[in-house]
Formats: sequence, structure tokens, C-alpha cells
Amino acid sequence: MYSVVAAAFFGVATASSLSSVCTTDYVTSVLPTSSDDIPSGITIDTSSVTASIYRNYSVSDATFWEDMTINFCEVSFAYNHQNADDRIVVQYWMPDPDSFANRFLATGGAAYTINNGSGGADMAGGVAFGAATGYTDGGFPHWGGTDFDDVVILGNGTANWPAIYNWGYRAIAEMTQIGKALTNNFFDVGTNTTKLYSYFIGCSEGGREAISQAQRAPELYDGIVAGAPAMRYAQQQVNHIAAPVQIQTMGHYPPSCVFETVINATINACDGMDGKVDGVVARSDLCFQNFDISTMLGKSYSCAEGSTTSLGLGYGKKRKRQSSSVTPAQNGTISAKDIAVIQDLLTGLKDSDGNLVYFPFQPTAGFGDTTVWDSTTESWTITSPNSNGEWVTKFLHWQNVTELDMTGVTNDDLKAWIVEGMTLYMDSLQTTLPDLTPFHSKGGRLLHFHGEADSSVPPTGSIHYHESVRKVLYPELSFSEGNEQLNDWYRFYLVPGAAHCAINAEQPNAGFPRDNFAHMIQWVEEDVVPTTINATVQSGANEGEVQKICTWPSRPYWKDNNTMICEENASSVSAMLWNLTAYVMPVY
Ligand SMILES: *[C@@H]1O[C@H](CO)[C@@H](O)[C@H](O)[C@H]1NC(C)=O
Ligand SMILES: *[C@@H]1O[C@H](CO)[C@@H](O)[C@H](O)[C@H]1NC(C)=O
Ligand SMILES: *[C@@H]1O[C@H](CO)[C@@H](O)[C@H](O)[C@H]1NC(C)=O
Ligand SMILES: *[C@@H]1O[C@H](CO)[C@@H](O)[C@H](O)[C@H]1NC(C)=O
Ligand SMILES: *[C@@H]1O[C@H](CO)[C@@H](O)[C@H](O)[C@H]1NC(C)=O
Ligand SMILES: *[C@@H]1O[C@H](CO)[C@@H](O)[C@H](O)[C@H]1NC(C)=O
Ligand SMILES: *[C@@H]1O[C@H](CO)[C@@H](O)[C@H](O)[C@H]1NC(C)=O
Ligand SMILES: *[C@@H]1O[C@H](CO)[C@@H](O)[C@H](O)[C@H]1NC(C)=O
Ligand SMILES: *[C@@H]1O[C@H](CO)[C@@H](O)[C@H](O)[C@H]1NC(C)=O
Ligand SMILES: *[C@@H]1O[C@H](CO)[C@@H](O)[C@H](O)[C@H]1NC(C)=O
Ligand SMILES: *[C@@H]1O[C@H](CO)[C@@H](O)[C@H](O)[C@H]1NC(C)=O
Ligand SMILES: [Ca+2]
Repeated sequence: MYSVVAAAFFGVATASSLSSVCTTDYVTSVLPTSSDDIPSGITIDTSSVTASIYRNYSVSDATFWEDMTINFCEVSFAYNHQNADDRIVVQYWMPDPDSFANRFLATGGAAYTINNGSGGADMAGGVAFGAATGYTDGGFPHWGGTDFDDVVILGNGTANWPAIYNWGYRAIAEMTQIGKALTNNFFDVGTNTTKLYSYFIGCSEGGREAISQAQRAPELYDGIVAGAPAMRYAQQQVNHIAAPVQIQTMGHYPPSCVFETVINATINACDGMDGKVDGVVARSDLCFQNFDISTMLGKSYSCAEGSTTSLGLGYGKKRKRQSSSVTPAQNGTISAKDIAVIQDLLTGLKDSDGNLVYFPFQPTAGFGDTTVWDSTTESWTITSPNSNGEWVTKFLHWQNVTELDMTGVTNDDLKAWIVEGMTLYMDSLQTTLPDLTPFHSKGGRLLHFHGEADSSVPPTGSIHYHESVRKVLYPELSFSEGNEQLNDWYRFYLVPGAAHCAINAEQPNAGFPRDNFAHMIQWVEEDVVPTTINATVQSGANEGEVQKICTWPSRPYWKDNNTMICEENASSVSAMLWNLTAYVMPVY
């Protein structure tokens, strides 16, 4: 099918060149109108149209994409909603008509941004595959300058609901709908073919945006790629401060060297459980079941002065007020209290009745923020929440305050904040609707992946959503029959050793997926099922090696030291399924 489409478009190529279509006059002449089925009540500001040619634009060393050099026309314009006094700017990178392959790709952001996903590489990545590729500023005034957390409240006590819905899913859906119509007009699609293939790609917040489009704008996409989605928003945002609060609740503050020593020992102990000693813990399920942290009791630890204090980066990576603190030289032996704290972190956030509030990170991933050295009191204390606390101050309490006072905050407070957040944002930000029937029945395909050593968004949270979809859509089928049905259109991949939408310095031999768009295109356009996906090693001695990632619920195992198989074991599966028992309502 691909070759037919491509052949048809070589016809366009002879008719038009990049320079002939990349003018404001041409773009203005092909702007979508209401007859192109764009969202109702939208007015495009025709005076805002820009068109600029980029040639030999190159991107290299992007985690998510192979190196590329592309030519395209950058088109942008603004629109507003009827009577809303708003202004939303969309931008589309239109490939050279020579290489246009009848595709549209929508992209999103990360942390509190709605655009420029993968450090800006997603836009170019789409163009490299012949896709007109788009992003939106969501109505937050300056490209790259204003983030959603800057506009979520209008002032103390007043939420900015239009911005919340734009961020939740609406702005991206509009950008896609407008972008598809523009692409059809721009390349004269439809003259010879009837279908423009449409996709979305994103990771982290971009992964949430991906899932939100599958849930809330299913008609717009043929294929959606969702990485490490920060989707269960009320839980996820509070979970960024779970480890420090759990530590505070227990009242014992292990020095940073203890965490580091335990993580290193865990990697060493668990590396070989996957059948291959390569520095990658590809079976954190077996590690969780078989490595007993309490064997570390009494082991000595020693770290030089100045080593890092924070083992993981919070999801709100934009640390607005990060205080730099020097870590003193440390030595000692691991105590029973240290072990108890780490065991508590490895089993997730629990309320005071012991019921599970949220998922832990996998062993070896780290715990997010934990403890820092306070040079004033000369003692260990919990990490300041920095911008991770503003979910509570701004989004829940609607106070224009960034710093959350952590004094006396307990696990039960976190649970209460989560329930409050779910209630407040259930139909905008929560992004957990499990009924994907509309997406499935129009032929949509979902490729969902998550790094197993993610210390920002727990990978078992992704599995929990996959399970929710399975249970809601295939309630009569067994676990394996239901997964078999789901795998026809919604596949999940755990990426061994990978960090949060990033490679992992602690496990440099682990591959990271860089061919996801290629897999999705083949799945949608040629029906090639991604039984495994590629993951490319991007650092260390094996750089460039392409590994295969198994589809959940199967897991990798190396037989005879070098042949990888995808095996499925009930006990391994159960090590990654957690029940969120702390809630009265089901949490999908
Ligand atoms: C459509 O196809 C016809 C015949 O295959 C070709 O002559 C024409 O140039 C094509 N038009 C476009 C817009 O591609
Ligand atoms: C782009 O690269 C090609 C091939 O290297 C070269 O011929 C061309 O002059 C370059 N164009 C620009 C605008 O740099
Ligand atoms: C996107 O990211 C790149 C690289 O960080 C940066 O140069 C560019 O200005 C960003 N663009 C937007 C629209 O934020
Ligand atoms: C919040 O406070 C900051 C700093 O004082 C100020 O710049 C900003 O305009 C305020 N935002 C709102 C929505 O009040
Ligand atoms: C908003 O509330 C915060 C704390 O509750 C306060 O410090 C700040 O002065 C208030 N801002 C305005 C503009 O009232
Ligand atoms: C943990 O391992 C890393 C990477 O090998 C190393 O740099 C670090 O010094 C180790 N830390 C401890 C406490 O063993
Ligand atoms: C351990 O730390 C103490 C001070 O806290 C220091 O006197 C001692 O030399 C250190 N030992 C080692 C082996 O680093
Ligand atoms: C996966 O990697 C192999 C080996 O490098 C490559 O031949 C293949 O094209 C890749 N698959 C996709 C979908 O990119
Ligand atoms: C497995 O392979 C590694 C690297 O090739 C080698 O060092 C190791 O000895 C092998 N282990 C076994 C059990 O064959
Ligand atoms: C796991 O399952 C595979 C088959 O999928 C089987 O060969 C293997 O023995 C099982 N391993 C364990 C530890 O049960
Ligand atoms: C979760 O709940 C299910 C159904 O009640 C139960 O079968 C399973 O054992 C529970 N899992 C855990 C880890 O408690
Ligand atoms: Ca290994």
C-alpha cells in the first residue's frame, strides 16, 4: 500500500516544488475553512500566516529518532474560539512535496509544556517519514516561554478552566483536525488517494497527551505512540513527592549513600536473573521477587564528598528553586531502619491502614527524590519538593505559590490530595478512561511503551491502565485470551533498563526505542504487527546495537547466554500487577 501512495505523490512532486508552495500566499489559499470539517466556532487569523523554508535541517543524537537531514516548509498561524478572547498558535512542518508520503503526525510536549516533545526532535522526526507534522502552543502565549503551570490559575482562588481543557486534550485535537485539513489542501490529497494517515507521538506528558487523544479524540488518529504516560494525573503529580513523605512519615532519614549503595547492589544481584550478565536488569519482576534487600543489613557503605544527592529527576524537571547542597563524605553500615525505609519505598505509597495508594518504582530504578544533607542542622532531611509541590499549591489549592510546605505532611495527606485531584479533574486531566471502543472500532492502533527503570512515572502504572482496558473491554475472557485480543490493536512494551523517556546512565547497555514511528507506520499502513519493537543502544561499548523488546505480558530471557526469547510466566506477571486498595471508587 505504501508504494502505491508514494507513487501517486511523485505526481505532485513534479507539479510543485518546496519553494513554490512555501509562500504565505499559497498557504493562505489552502487554509482550511469550515467546509473542511474543522472544529466549529474557530476563526483563523489569516493575517498571522507565516511560511519559511528550511533546507538541510539536521538532527542528530536524538534519543527517539535516527539521525536525519530534512527539507520542509514551516507554516504557522493563529486562531481563536468564538467569543473566547483567546489566541492559539499552531505550527506545521510541511515536507518537500517530493518526499510527502501522505501522512500527518501530531506531537506534544513534556513536563508542563504542550509542544517541542523529545527536545524538539519529534517535529523533524515526522518530516523524515514524509509526514506533515504539527504542534500547538495551546494558547499559552510564548513558544517555549510559558508553561501550563504558569497559566493554570488566573489568580488566587480562580482556576483557568479553558486553559485546563486546552491542556487536557482539546488544543492538540484541534491542532490535528486543522492540520489534517491543511495537509489535504496543501498537497492536494484526495485527488488521487482517499486517505491521509494520521498519527500522534509523545512521551511523559506527551505520553499522557497521546493517551488523552485515544480517549477523547479517537476519530482523528490511525496510530498513536504513547511513551511513559504521566496519565493518572492526580496520582502521578502527588507521587512525585511520595518518597520524601514516606521517609518523613517513618521518621528515619537514610543518607544518600545508603540509597546509592543499595541500588548498585541490586543491579549487581539482579543482572544475571534475565540469563545474561550485561549490566542490564531486564527482569525487574524477578529482581523484585528474588532479591531480598534485608541481606544488605550491616553492609558497609562509603561515598566521597560531593556526590549527587538526588537519584531521580522529578517529572516537573523545571526546578524553579533548586537549592544546591554539598553532600559530605559518608561511611557507615546499613541499619535495620535504613532497610525498613527502602522496603517501604519498594512497595509503594500506602495509607495508614496499609492500603496501596500508588505504585512503587521497580527495583534498580531509584526512588525519585529522597534525602539531602542540611548543612545548617548538619543532618539528613527530605528533599525540597521544588516545583513538584506546586501541584498541591496551585492545582489543588489554587494559590499562586510554588513552594509546598512539607512540615508534618503524611502519607494520608497525600492520599487525600490525590482523591481531591481526581474529583476536581476527572473529566479534564485524569486521562484514565478505559473504554477505548471508539478508537478500536475505527481501526485505531496504540503502541504504548515504558522504561522499566523509570524513576519519575512508575511503569506498573502503565501496566495497570493496559489491564483496565483489557478488563473493561474483554470481561469474559481470561488474562491471556484478553491480551491476545488487545494485542491486535493495543500493544504494551516494557523497555528493560530504560529511564524516564531517556537512556539510563546506570545501565548503559540497555537499548532505547528509536524506530517507534516506523513500527507504527508499518502496522497501520501494511498491517505488519510489531511483535517486538527495536531498541537501539545509545551509549557505551555496544552503541548502535539494535535489541528487540517483547510485547507485554511476555518478558525477555536469554537462553544459553545470547539468544533472547520472550517468555510468559504467571508469577512474573503477578509481580507487576498491583491493586490500588486505598480507594473506594475503581482507579483505572
Ligand atoms: C493524479 O493521477 C493522475 C493519473 O495517475 C496524474 O496524471 C495526476 O497528475 C495526479 N494528480 C495529482 C494531484 O497527483
Ligand atoms: C543541502 O545539501 C545538499 C547535499 O549536500 C547540497 O547540495 C545543497 O547545496 C545544500 N543546500 C543548502 C541550502 O545548504
Ligand atoms: C524547541 O527545542 C529546541 C531545542 O531545545 C529549541 O531550540 C527551540 O527553540 C524550541 N522550540 C519551541 C517552539 O519551543
Ligand atoms: C503569580 O506570582 C508571580 C510572582 O509573584 C507573578 O509573576 C504572577 O503573575 C502571578 N500569577 C498569577 C496567575 O497571579
Ligand atoms: C495569593 O495567596 C498567597 C498565599 O496564599 C499570598 O502569599 C499572595 O500574596 C496572594 N496573592 C494575591 C495577589 O493576593
Ligand atoms: C554506584 O555505581 C555507579 C556506577 O557504576 C558508581 O559511579 C557509583 O560510585 C556507585 N556508588 C556506590 C555508592 O557504590
Ligand atoms: C568515616 O567517616 C569518619 C567521619 O565521619 C572519618 O573520620 C573516617 O576517616 C571515615 N572513614 C573512611 C574509611 O572513610
Ligand atoms: C529494526 O531494526 C532492524 C535492524 O537494525 C532494521 O532492519 C529494521 O528496519 C528496524 N525496524 C523498523 C521498523 O525500523
Ligand atoms: C556470557 O557471555 C559473557 C559475555 O560474552 C561472558 O563474559 C560470560 O562468561 C558468559 N557466561 C556464560 C555462563 O556462558
Ligand atoms: C517461564 O515461562 C517459560 C515459557 O513461557 C518457561 O519455559 C520457563 O520455564 C518459565 N520459567 C519459570 C521460572 O517458571
Ligand atoms: C489483586 O486483586 C485480585 C482480585 O481480587 C487478586 O486476585 C490478586 O491476588 C490481588 N493482587 C495483589 C497483588 O494483591
Ligand atoms: Ca542482564
